[in-house]
Amino acid sequence: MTKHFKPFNTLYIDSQSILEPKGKEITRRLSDMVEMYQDQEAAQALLDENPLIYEVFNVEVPENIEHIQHCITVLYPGKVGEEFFMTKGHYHEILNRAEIYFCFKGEGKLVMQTQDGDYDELDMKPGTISYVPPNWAHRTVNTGNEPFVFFAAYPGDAGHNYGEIEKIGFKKVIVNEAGTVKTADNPRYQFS
Ligand code: S6P
Ligand code: ZN
Repeated sequence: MTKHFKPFNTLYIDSQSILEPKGKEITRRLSDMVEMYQDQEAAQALLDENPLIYEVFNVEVPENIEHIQHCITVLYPGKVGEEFFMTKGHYHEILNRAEIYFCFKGEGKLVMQTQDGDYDELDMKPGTISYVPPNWAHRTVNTGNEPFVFFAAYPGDAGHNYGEIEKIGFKKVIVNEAGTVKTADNPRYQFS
């Protein structure tokens, strides 16, 4: 008889921010992404405190096309200067791999762009299911006052490519302007 991969459950316990069974965890503090924020003076000033920006709790499945990777991201509230806390953002290493996000706590934006210059963003709140189609880089931004928590699922072989975005970021940045959430041009990005 063929030995099939066994079905399994994972439980995310929101009150403790833990996944059972525990998988690979990624913790990103400001020092892991300090250069990605626009206001470098504010970023350097916050470095002593080195706030926790986000955590990713991965469910462990094989990294191949037959499987669906899935995980929970907890993105904490806060700002560096006027720019909201955000994930690093990435293209998938295999560019045409799509992804689905489901938000169940907090609020934020899903910022996306393609390599040939398209840009889009979606609002997320509890209950929102967001589709990131193939070829779109994606980043989340916490625009609220509580942790922004979402589930993600994507093809097992997708991989992550941070390179280009680590250097110049996305076309737009999400900032606080007099108490409102604003999308502004990223001065580091070359506009054609
Ligand atoms: C994976 C998916 C998310 C992010 C996570 C952290 O494809 O898009 O799980 O990995 O939200 O973001 P980043 O950009 O640091 O990987
Ligand atoms: Zn992704």
